[in-house]
Amino acid sequence: MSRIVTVGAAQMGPIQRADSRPQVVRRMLELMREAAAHRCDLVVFPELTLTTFFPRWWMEDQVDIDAFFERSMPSNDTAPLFEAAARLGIGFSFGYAELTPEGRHFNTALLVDKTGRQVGKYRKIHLPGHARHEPWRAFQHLEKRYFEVGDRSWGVWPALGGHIGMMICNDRRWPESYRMMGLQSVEMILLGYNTPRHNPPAPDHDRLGEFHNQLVMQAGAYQNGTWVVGVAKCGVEEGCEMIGGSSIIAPTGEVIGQALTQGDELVVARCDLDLTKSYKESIFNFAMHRQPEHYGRIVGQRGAVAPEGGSAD
Ligand code: CDV
Repeated sequence: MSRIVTVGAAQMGPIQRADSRPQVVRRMLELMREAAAHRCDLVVFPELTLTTFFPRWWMEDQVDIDAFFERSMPSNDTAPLFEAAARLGIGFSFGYAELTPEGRHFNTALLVDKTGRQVGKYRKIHLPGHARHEPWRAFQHLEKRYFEVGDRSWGVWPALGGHIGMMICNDRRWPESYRMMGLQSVEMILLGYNTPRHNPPAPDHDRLGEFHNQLVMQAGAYQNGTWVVGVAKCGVEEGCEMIGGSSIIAPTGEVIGQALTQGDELVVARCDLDLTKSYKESIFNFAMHRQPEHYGRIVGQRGAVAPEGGSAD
């Protein structure tokens, strides 16, 4: 079986609050058709693809909040995506706000294979922002209010002839997310993001948005010997600018394809999963070189603790 996965990173331009699900799905289908014309095996869409990035607003009425969530997947509105996957013979992943039958709210990503079958699901673990209204901000970031922390760890699934994993947006800034998948022999990590250019608690970071985005994804790819496909929803959404820079990154750490616009744009790359091998078998041969007995603090401790004096011995 071929170890080449041709990937389409399907960057999406802004989605306004008034845009309906069918309008968004039509844009996604257009990108899927373009990907099929480029013989893609897989199309990767951003975090919370189906709606505007609603955590930017303080909302109190649960009816208003739940209007951004999907109660079933597929639904009447999203079924055309699954039908297109089967018809075109193309897998896809995308993010959406999930409301479970038990009433739980998650920021979720789904992996669908070339037959339209759901083969993997991940629920976002690193939820950034805050849970209370903070009116001093230019806009809110209320993921901690609207979502629960994901109830399962990072999975890696056998799909498309390889080992495919998923993370969502803020997860990409944390080395633990990549390593949890690296330890499952991941060969390609799919991730979508909504990253406002302005960071209200630290505006001095604003000029570094694209740099930090590249820095973490390239490091995660190299340090785990994996492909990384990072896909933005970007442009000016409801007055809030979000960065683009959707990228396909090789296990070498190099960016081999990148979006140029801040709108709907497909970036295509031919990814050889066997390129992961020389990294997994040499410099990052985990079985040979990791020293987990010295990594206890990583799972045993949440916040940093400053040292109190001490000596070399
Ligand atoms: N959607 C996100 O998780 N966004 C965060 C912002 C708030 C920093 C990110 O890490 O890009």
